[in-house]
Amino acid sequence: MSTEQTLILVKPDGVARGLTGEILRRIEAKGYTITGLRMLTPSRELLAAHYEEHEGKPFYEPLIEFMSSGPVVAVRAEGERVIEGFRSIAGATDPTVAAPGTIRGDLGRDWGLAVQQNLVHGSDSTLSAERELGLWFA
Ligand code: DAT
Ligand code: MG
Repeated sequence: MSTEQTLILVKPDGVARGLTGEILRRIEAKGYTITGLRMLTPSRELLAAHYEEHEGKPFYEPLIEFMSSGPVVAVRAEGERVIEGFRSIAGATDPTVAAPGTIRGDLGRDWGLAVQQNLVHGSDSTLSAERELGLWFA
């Protein structure tokens, strides 16, 4: 057994498109437990800490703009290898090539904007999960 916790975000495009319920449904349908839930419009400060690994990249500024443009839903989810498992049900970063059956593959829209509006975020390692949960569920 390797029960883990991860941070999932329903990004502003997911909330605005009314997909929060569908995304939470998929998390629970997979067997993960939701142990924390918050809706908020994140500050630039919170996003800068969250996305510190991407600072300086060409998509960084538009990413922060997009992520602070409206409410997001932050989810703490728990389960057997949930960190890797959620990234697998989320699908590839670019929704235009994300596999069918995944959240981004089934529901993602890519309008060729500066930033991929790809509906969800999921922590990518135990270290980032711990760090990100500390930021969003302090
Ligand atoms: P992921 O969200 O799959 O972990 P990431 O951590 O590499 O992807 O990037 C964070 C977010 O930044 C991603 O969800 C969308 C945006 N992004 C990443 N690469 C991009 C690119 N090449 N062009 C535009 N936006 C990008
Ligand atoms: Mg990432």
